[in-house]
Amino acid sequence: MHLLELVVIVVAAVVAVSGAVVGAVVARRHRTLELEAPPEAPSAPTPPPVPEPPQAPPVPEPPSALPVPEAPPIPEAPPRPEVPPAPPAPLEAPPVPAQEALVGEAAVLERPRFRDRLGRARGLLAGYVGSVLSRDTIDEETWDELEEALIRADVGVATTTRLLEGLRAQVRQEGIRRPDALVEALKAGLKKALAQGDRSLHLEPGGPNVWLFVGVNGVGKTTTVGKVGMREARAGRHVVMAAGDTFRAAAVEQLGLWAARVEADLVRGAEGGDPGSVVFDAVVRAASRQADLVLADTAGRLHTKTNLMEELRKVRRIAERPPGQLSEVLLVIDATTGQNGLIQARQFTDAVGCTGVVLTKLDGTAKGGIALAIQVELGLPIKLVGLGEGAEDLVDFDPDEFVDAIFT
Ligand SMILES: Nc1nc2c(ncn2[C@@H]2O[C@H](COP(=O)(O)OP(=O)(O)OP(=O)(O)O)[C@@H](O)[C@H]2O)c(=O)[nH]1
Ligand SMILES: [Mg+2]
Repeated sequence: MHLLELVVIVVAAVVAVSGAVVGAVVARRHRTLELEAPPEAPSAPTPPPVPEPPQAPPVPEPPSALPVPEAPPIPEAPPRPEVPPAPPAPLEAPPVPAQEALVGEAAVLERPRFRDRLGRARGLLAGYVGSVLSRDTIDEETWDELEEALIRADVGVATTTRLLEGLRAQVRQEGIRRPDALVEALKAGLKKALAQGDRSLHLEPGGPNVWLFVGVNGVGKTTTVGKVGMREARAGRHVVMAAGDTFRAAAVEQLGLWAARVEADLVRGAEGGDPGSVVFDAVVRAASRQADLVLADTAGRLHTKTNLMEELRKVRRIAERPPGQLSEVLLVIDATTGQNGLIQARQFTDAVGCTGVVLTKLDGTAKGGIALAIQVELGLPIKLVGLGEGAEDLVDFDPDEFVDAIFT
C-alpha cells in the first residue's frame, strides 16, 4: 500500500509537471502571437495607405474634370481677389482727388469767395456805412459820406456823381427816409449798374477760337492766360497757348510753365520776333489738332505808345484770319491802379476793340471801384476777376456777390 501511494504521488507529480510545461509553452506561444500580431496589424494597414496614394491619381483625375472647375472655380476666383482689391481702390481714390485739389479742383471745391478776398474794400466802406446807419435820418452829411466812400474806393468822381444823382432821385420818388433803406437802395443800384453788358466768354462754333489778352505792363496778363487755360482745360477744351510776348525770354518761360501745368500746347517764336506770326502759327497748330481755343498772350505796353498800339492792331487782324476766329479781346486791368485803369480801357478799346475786362488783384486793394467806372463810363463788362495768384483765383465776375462782399 505504501508503495502504491508512492506510485500515485509520482504519477501525479509527473502529470503536474508536464501540465505546467505545456501551459508555459502555450502561454509563451500565445505571447509570441500577441507580439507578432501588432507588427502584422500595422503591416496590414500600411499596404492600404500605399494603394491609397495611387488612388490619389484618381484625384488628379478630377483635373480631367477640369471642365467642371473651369466654370465655377475660375469665376469664383476673380470675385475673391476683387474684394480685397476693392479696399486698396478706395485708398487710391482719395490721393487722386487730393492731388487734383492741389492743382485746382480747388476751382470747384475751393473757389475763392469774394467776401473772403475783399476784406480791404469792405474795411474801407465799413466806417462810412456804419456812420450813415448810425443816424436817424438821411441828411446832407449822409450824402457827403456816401460820396467820399465811393471816391475813396476809386469809383471815380464822374461815376460817383452819376450814381448818387440816380440814388437821390430814387429816394425822392420812393420816399425813402431811413438810412438802412438808403444803403440797401445804393447796393441795389450798384448791382444793377455792374450787371449791364454781356459777361459771358464767347466760343463760336467752327475753327479755333482766339482769345487775345492785352494790357499795360505787369497787370497780370500772362498769369490770367494760365488761369483761363486751367479753367478751360478742366471744362474739357483743348487749349493752345500763344506766347505773343516775344520781348522777353522770361515771358515765354512763364507761359511755358502754365502750359505744362495745364497740358496745353505752347507755340512760341524767336525772341524779338513778330508776335503776329506767333499768334498765326498757334491758330494753324490749333486747327490742325482740332483744338478749341487759342489763348494769346501779348507783351505789356503803355497805351500811350503809338507804335506798340499799332503792333497790337496788327496782332488782332492776324488773329481774325481763318482758320481762326477772334471771339474775345480781353483787357487785363490791375485793380490797384485806380482811375488810370479807366484811361487804359479807353485807349485799348479804341485800338483793338476790347470785348471785356479781366480785373486782377482785387484781393490786394480797397479800391475795386474802378470796376464800376469801367462799366458805367465805357459800358465794358467785367468778365473775370483775379482774387489771388493761384490757379483757382480767377472767377467769373458776380456783381451781386461783389457788392454784398464789400458792404457786409
Ligand atoms: N494778388 C494777385 N496777384 C496777381 C493777380 N494776377 C496776377 N498777379 C500777380 O501779378 C504779377 C504780374 O503778373 P503777370 O502775369 O506776369 O503780368 P503781365 O501783365 O503778364 O506782365 P508783363 O508781361 O510784364 O506785362 C505776378 O506776380 C502775378 O502773380 C491777382 O489776381 N491777384
Ligand atoms: Mg506777361
